Parts: sequence; C-alpha cells; structure tokens
Amino acid sequence: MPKLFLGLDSSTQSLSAVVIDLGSRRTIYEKSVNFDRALPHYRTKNGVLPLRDPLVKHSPPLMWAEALDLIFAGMKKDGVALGDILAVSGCGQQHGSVYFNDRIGPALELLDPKRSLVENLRGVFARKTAPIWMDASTSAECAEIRKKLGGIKYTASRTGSDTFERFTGPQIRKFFKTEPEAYAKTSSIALVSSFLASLLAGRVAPIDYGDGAGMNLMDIRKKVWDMDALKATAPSLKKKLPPLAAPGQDLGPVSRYFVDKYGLNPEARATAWTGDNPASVIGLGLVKPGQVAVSLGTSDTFFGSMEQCRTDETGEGHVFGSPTGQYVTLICFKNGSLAREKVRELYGIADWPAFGERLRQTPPGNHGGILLPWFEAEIVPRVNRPGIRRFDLDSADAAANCRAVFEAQMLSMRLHSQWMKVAPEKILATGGASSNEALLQVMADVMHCRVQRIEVSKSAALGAALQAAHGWLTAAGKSPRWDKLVAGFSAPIPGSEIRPNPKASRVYDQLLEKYADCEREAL
Ligand code: XUL
Repeated sequence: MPKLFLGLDSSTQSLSAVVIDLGSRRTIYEKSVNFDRALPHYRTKNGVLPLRDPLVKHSPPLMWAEALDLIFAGMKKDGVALGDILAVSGCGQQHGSVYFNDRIGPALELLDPKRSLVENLRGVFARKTAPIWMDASTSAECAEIRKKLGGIKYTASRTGSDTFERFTGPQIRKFFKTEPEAYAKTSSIALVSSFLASLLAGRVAPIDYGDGAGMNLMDIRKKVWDMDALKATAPSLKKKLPPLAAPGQDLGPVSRYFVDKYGLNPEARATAWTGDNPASVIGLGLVKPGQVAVSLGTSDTFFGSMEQCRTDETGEGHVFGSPTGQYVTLICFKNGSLAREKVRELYGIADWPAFGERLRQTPPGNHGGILLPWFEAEIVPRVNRPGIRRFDLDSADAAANCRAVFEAQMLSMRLHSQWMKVAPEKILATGGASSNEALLQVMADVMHCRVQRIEVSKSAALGAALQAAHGWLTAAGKSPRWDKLVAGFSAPIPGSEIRPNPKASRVYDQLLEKYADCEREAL
C-alpha cells in the first residue's frame, strides 16, 4: 500500500506540486503551473501585476486559487492516485498578504464543487490584490513600527527581524493608512500560505510559526502574536489575524470540494502550510542544527537550521520558525549573480568557465585587493546608495577583479553570518553558479569548511510534502524523527565535495579584518 503525501508550493511565478511515496521513499510526481503562461487573463509579468509605481508589487489572489484548480485537474488527468494521498501540505512565497471580508468563513465552508474556486470566492475580498515580498513601498511604515517598538535591536529580538518593507506588518500598516475604510471592512488577513491552506481545509486556516515569523508581528520566542507589535501596526489587528499554529499542524479532513471534484480521499488530512524558505530547508534535508546551505542565484542566500533562537542585533538577518520546531536563519545578499555577471560583462569574459579560469590565475587573497560589489542597493549590509568601491585593486586587471567580486561576497557572508554562532561543518551549495568549482573552492576556503553541491528540483514543494507526512504521522500518535523522514529524498551530488585549503583559509582569516574595515569606510 503506497503512503502518498502531496506538497504544494505557491511561489512568485508558479504553483508546483510534488507527490512523495513514503513507502518507497521516492518522489513519484512533480508538476508546475506557470502563472503568466497558464493564466494569461490576469496579465501578470513573472507572476506580478504591472503597476506604475516600481516600488509597489502586487499579485491577484484569485490567480493563485485558479492555479490550485488547474494543478488538481492536471494531477487527475495525469492519473495521479489522488485517492491514496493521506495528507496535503504546502508553502508559499513569504510575507505576501490577502484581505477578506466577513463572507470568507461561509464561502470556505460551502465550497461548491460544481463551480470553480474563483466563482466560489467571488465577493470575499476586502482588497482585490495582494502585496507580495517584492514590494518595497513601506519604508515610512517600517520606520514608524520600528520606532514604536524601540529600535532595530529590540524589533529584531522580539519579532525575529528588523522591520523590512516586504514584511507583512508594515504592509498592513500601509493598507490601514491609505485605505482606512477597506481596512475597517477587513475581517480576516491571511498570508499566501494560509490562504491556500484555507481552501484545502475549507475554513480559515491558522498561520504557522515559520511564515508568521515573516510578519514583524509574532513573538519569535513565545510564538504568540506580539501585542506591542500589533498595536504599533494597526488598530483592531488581533481580531483580523487567525490563530498561530505549529508547521504542519493537522487541520482536519480536506474540504469536500477536492474530494468530489478531483477524487481526493475524504479521509485525507489538510495540514497547516508554511513559508517557502522554511519548507526548502526541509526539502534540502537541513534538519539538524548547524546544517547550512548557500544558494548562489540572482541574489545569494545563506540559510540553515538553528537550535536556540538567536537574533541579529544589526537587523540584517532573519529568523523564521522551522517545520522541525527549531529555527531557520536566512540572510539575503541582493548582489549575487547580479554582481558576478556585471563584472564578467565589464571585463568581456566570454562565459562562466572562463570566469572560473580567471580565478585560478590569481592567488587566494588577491594580494589584498578588495572590491565592494554593490551594483544595486544591498540588503546585507544595508546600502541604500548603490556603487562599487575598489581597495588596493587595479581596475584594469580583469582576473583580479573576477576573484575580488566573489572573495568579497564570501567574506561578507562570513562576516554577516557571525551572529548566528553556527559553525557549519559542511555547506551545501545550490543555485546556478554552484556548478562553478573555482567559486566553490573560494567558498570552502573563506568559510573554513567542506562544500558540496546539491540540486533538488522543487525543494520547497518537496519540503511541504515531507511536512504533510510529518503532520500526518504526528496526528496518528507517532513521533516521527525528521532526520529519518527526510533521508533519501535529497542528497548532495556524489563526488562534488570540495575541501578547504588550510593555507588559503589563513590568508582569508587575515583578509576578513581588512574587508570589514573597507565596508566600514564605504558605509
Ligand atoms: C524571504 C523572501 C523570499 C520569498 C520568495 O524573506 O522574501 O525568499 O519568500 O518566495
């Protein structure tokens, strides 16, 4: 008898599904619905509505609901054994928020399978569009909330992060300030994750600790709504927020809508959803404290598991709840591949292998040459006015500049992750640029640890499927162990491990101080 679990991931550009069989420990199905291509009538570009103000980024929540119908219809058509699925969970892009009026409760309870989800949801929204994580229009609200909460250090230690433009609290405050009547008519606010969980559960779903931590509204240690943060954000907010819940908490049987329409088993359980980053951590198998991954993408992210809750006094990093019950740390460096690509173009380097070759032609430490690669405004460290700076580095030396950009990125990662007090034994590297061995050698040398590549397609949806399995086993009275549960579903690429070179590591230990001085001077 197969033991199937479904994980969904509602990301910025697509909705993905992964079905795992816990019996054979295999992923048996995966599929994505791309919003722009499959649902062109919403007129989104990369999943986002084109709006005049470049700082404002919203998406239509009905598009996410329609995608849910499409993905279930696709699974049915593809012959997925939907009747054998024991539990469904999911995750969503973090921070985005959906606003309902008081018709949401009855609409969810009475989802009519003869109509589409879009038709069922007609008239339930107090705000047509949902601000998402790319929105950067709430600087004033961030400053107001931070001030009321007593500054950066206190805000971060209370809620897990300093106030950030994309976080839900500042977004709610802006809605309250700019559309007070619509705010007053809002009876319930959901995150992208809890909105879709509500459709599956047929009732307003709780917000889990993983995604709740991305709101600047939850007490990160006690895992309850923080009344001071709520008051600093908007009036009567407590009434509009659902309860908080542990990730993957059982929410009861799935809504009849999915049973009658697509053939889900009436006994299949709906479970609480989480944020895409906490889910990815599980999908990559990082369930033990100290396990760390670095994703080298458009932006670079450093994330991993943490046992004790430690927050960043400088307010640069984030702490979210983890599906394992511990914590997930995340630091996002905006100038990732973006900066590497700029340097490659600047020096006319043909491709990435050639870029790697330039690194091999230059010594670790680059004779003390440093490049601060802030081509765009940077999140960590906070740099509002973009611009690059060179220290003891000849701008005409192409090879030295190629090395300098990545050395600076890794030195910055080491410097700005110190607050976590997590000494990684091994870093799992993922994302486009992780296929470049020369880059991974610098990473290993700067960070003093082994680096191994991992490529997991749909790591967030996989993490959500594993979360469904964990929630189901827990509700059945078992005490599943996370390390056992994730084993075999994702593994680093064999033979891809790179070891640090002790001599080079010593060079970087010294260069780190110089790098920190250069940052201080530039800031
Ligand atoms: C994390 C963040 C993004 C979104 C992307 O803080 O804003 O990673 O979760 O979906």
